[in-house]
Amino acid sequence: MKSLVIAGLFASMAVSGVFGAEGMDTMWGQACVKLRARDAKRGQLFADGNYAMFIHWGLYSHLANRVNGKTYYGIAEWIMHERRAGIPVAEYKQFAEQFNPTQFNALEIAQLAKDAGMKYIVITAKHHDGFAMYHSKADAFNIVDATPFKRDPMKELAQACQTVGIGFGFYYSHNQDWTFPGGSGGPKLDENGQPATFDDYFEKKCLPQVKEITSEYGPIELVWFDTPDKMPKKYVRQLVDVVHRNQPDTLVSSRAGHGLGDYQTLGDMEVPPENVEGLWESVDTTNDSWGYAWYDENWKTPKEILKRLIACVARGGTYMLNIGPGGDGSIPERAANSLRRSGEWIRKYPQVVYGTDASPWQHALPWGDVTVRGKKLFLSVFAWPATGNLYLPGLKTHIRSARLLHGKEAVPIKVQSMGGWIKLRIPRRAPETLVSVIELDLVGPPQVDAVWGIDPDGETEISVDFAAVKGAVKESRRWMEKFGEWKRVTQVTSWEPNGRATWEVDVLVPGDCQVDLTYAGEGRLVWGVTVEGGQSIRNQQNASHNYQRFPIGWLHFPARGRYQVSVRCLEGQTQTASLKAIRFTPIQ
Ligand code: JFZ
Repeated sequence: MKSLVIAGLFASMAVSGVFGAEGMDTMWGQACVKLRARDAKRGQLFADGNYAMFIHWGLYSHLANRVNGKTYYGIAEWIMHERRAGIPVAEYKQFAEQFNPTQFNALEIAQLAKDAGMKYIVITAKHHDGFAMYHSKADAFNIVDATPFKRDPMKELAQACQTVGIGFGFYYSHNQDWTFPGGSGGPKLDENGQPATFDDYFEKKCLPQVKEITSEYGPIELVWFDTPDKMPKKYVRQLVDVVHRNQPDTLVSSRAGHGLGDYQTLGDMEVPPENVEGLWESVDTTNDSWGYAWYDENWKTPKEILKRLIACVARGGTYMLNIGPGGDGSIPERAANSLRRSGEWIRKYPQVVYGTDASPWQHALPWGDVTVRGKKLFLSVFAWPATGNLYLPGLKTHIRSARLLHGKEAVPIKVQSMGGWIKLRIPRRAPETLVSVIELDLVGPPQVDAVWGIDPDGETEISVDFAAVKGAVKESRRWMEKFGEWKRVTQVTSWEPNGRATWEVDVLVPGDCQVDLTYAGEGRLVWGVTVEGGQSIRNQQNASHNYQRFPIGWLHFPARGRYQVSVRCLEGQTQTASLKAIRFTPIQ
């Protein structure tokens, strides 16, 4: 059921996935595969692991998004592409002579992943630029034969991963190859001026290279194929067969294409709002680019990393977080620091992340998120309420004990049950600076009424993902911020005169609530917010092309219980008005 919802989202994405992203938005292939953990052993990697390191490292790292003194903003591994710096193939290949990553230290990287709490590494064996980061006999455009470095860093890293005791895997761009004749996006003629076909590329380079990476680097946990676009099925089939023949336990990413992958990769840099069934991962990066960009200092803090990781695990998935080493092979210090600090937290609270199940609430809660292990619930509190109370809506299973964890210590806390809600009495100050954890021991597996509760003490923001929509269009919208930096929202737009988005909410404490709406649009818009069968308010506010939160007014909830709250777009450019979320803040 849930995966149907997600499949629907991806379908509508094709229609609305515009905003200057031509080409790049159509080549990912079916984002949604039929999920199947073919055998328990391979699925186990995701079930226990939950957290991995992604590494984008290649010849583009040497350029670092700067060519002939000019800086190009966006994802750095696309630098040679015609829509970026547009570097001719011969010129790009020459950069290899300057690529000498002497600071590369495989053990240091493997140790960093381990310290970060990550269970395996997936690194670019070959990206779209066609440059192999390992010693390939199939093609000389590789780090051993074409650079002064001469070493095979993938051999070293595969070994280092074994030494520190984590898994290893490869990213391989199987369809796009911008420098090999016949590859997708590559030269149309071969070195003799003869037309080259995709078949030439496939037989001479792609297939032999996939054989190499799956037979010469020890056990591989995962092969991450990417951007299949229109690659015919017969080729994908062959690649997947090679992987499974050489490495029976290896997982293949859904971006192999044609539904031949083993698990689903969600859109880049995104954590889904609702639980997703099956085997899946979300990929993200420590700053804004996958490959190293010299200017990019927009790092994720240790707390942001933990929030995204825990949110992913709580939605039922796996989180793979990228670093982009520089052209000298070194890891950006700030990325490493954030990873180590978040890793220290994970070592303190491993039970929250590893081998845990998705939240029975199916979505985030106003103050944090929930992961589950058997009869135990772990509440990860990102925004600690200063009121001394933490509210939990809809839990139906009886709580045996509640404890506030502080490393190995645990302090019992008081639990009160009222109106279908649980109120936990907590200290006014959070015990942890990053994320504090409360453990609930239940009498049985958690049963939850997953309706959204309006938190009596804080702000409850609910996206339109959770709204029922009539007379308007709910769809997923994607756009690139910088080139290749994807953003996604679910929006409600194209409002008809009686169109509405309706949320069901549960109110514990009756009274007034400040209501704010987050939207984008053009000019002034009039919005109406109604408690069905109760009060209606309306207001006019401005709009801009960026999503912004605007106050609408106070809305009254006369008694404890369930309400339907509807939003309408009443006046202005209602066709383009794009509603993202509603927020309730009880007036204290
Ligand atoms: C691809 C690559 O083109 C990119 O360079 C990087 O390696 C990234 C991890 O993967 O880009 C994509 C692929 C899929 C989506 C977006 C960008 N997607 O499905 O949203």
